[in-house]
Amino acid sequence: MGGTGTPPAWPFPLAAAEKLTAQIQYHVFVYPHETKNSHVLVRAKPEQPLQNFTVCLQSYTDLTRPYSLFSYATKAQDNEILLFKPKPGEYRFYVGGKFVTFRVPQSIVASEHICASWESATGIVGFWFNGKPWPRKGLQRGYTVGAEAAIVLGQEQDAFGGGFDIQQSFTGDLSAVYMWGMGISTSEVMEAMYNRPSKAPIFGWRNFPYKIVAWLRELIWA
Ligand SMILES: [Ca+2]
Repeated sequence: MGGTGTPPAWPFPLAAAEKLTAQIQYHVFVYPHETKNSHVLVRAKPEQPLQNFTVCLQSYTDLTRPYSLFSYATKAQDNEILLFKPKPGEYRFYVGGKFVTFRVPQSIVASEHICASWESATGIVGFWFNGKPWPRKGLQRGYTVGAEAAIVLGQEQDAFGGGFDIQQSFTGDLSAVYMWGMGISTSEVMEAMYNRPSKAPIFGWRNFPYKIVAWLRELIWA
């Protein structure tokens, strides 16, 4: 619980950070406190509505209550895209307000890397846990994901850009966040795990405009 006495010296522009550390291999957002408002607001969004997408990220936490990792809301649908962990050993992936559940091993405080992809034409959802593809499921065939989005890491939106619930907030470390407007292969999932994607994302660590809101920090290891 260090640094609680003074306001954090963040946010500072990512461009400045990249100038300071030319060989960035790894960034992590640290959510040190349970709060009802601390989050990262992603400042990039798709240029047009999505028929396909993939989201990947890595998290490290000892939470056992529900928490939200990736919340993509539109004005019409607050759960337009949502990666949510309702309890240990289970992930929920929402598209357009409907969800599928993926059961995963219950780890004892281990870092978990996940990717989730969705394709409108088939409705097929792909899910990878620590680089391993899980059995595919189906969701929202024919749906289109809206592009005018508020994208929030670490809080769950029940309204566009807000409506957070402290009991669904994330604490811990969040890293390797990527979103593509396309599907992904298992080898590309592995590339994302190691922060070396070969396909240009809508946003990802080397192209990741963001704003830190309230009480959390970004740490950079060069
Ligand atoms: Ca919601």
